Amino acid sequence: PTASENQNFCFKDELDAFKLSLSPNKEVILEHYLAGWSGLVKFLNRLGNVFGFISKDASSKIQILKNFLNGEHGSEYFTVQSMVKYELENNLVDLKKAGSHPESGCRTLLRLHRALRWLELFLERLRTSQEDGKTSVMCADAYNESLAQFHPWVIRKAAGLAFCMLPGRLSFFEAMNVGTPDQVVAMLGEALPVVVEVYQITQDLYAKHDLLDIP
Ligand code: 1PW
Repeated sequence: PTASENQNFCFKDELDAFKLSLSPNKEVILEHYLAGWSGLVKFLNRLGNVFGFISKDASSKIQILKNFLNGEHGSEYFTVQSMVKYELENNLVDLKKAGSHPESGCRTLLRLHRALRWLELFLERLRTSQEDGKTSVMCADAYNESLAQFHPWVIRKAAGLAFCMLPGRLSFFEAMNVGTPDQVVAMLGEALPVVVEVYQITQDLYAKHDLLDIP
């Protein structure tokens, strides 16, 4: 990335959006959750064009949710909790098979939520990695342990190829634009627990309402 692009990007700010997404009573504020995701997409795009198919899917899902947030019933989408309540009470979710609501907020957020688990596992591996650690292996291991189970063979194959193109550990750290490797590791140590908490709150909410398998 050029110097001017670097001025606009810092991976810490992107992860901090997830901290902002936690309300005092531990609900997840959708606007900040989506801001966190937009930052992750920005970062993916910095890593190169091979991640285009990944970032495009995430971007389109962010956009679907932003449209709800800015739409007629926007106030119902203030938090993930209020979104779930509103969409369920008004029968706006296809729970068992795709029907008249193929792009509900609940369904769309579930895809991002599953991907967040992958991100968490990957960044945790990165944080604890040695200097000779391979980002492609860390990323693939994290993926196979989480998101892969929800993807058909052809996506798993494409994702595997994309991971091979990830920059090495040091270049990856540099792309984050946070500082020295030590500073990156410290930043991840502080930011990841928040991502984990946001993930867990969403997971518990979805489990409680039996929403973890929305098609
Ligand atoms: C280093 C930063 C990494 C964060 C990136 C996380 C992005 C994860 C997106 C993976 C997408 C792979 C290609 C898309 C697959 C879609 O079919 C799938 N989407 C997701 C997010 O898993 C399922 O969505 P669908 O097809 O049911 O609408």
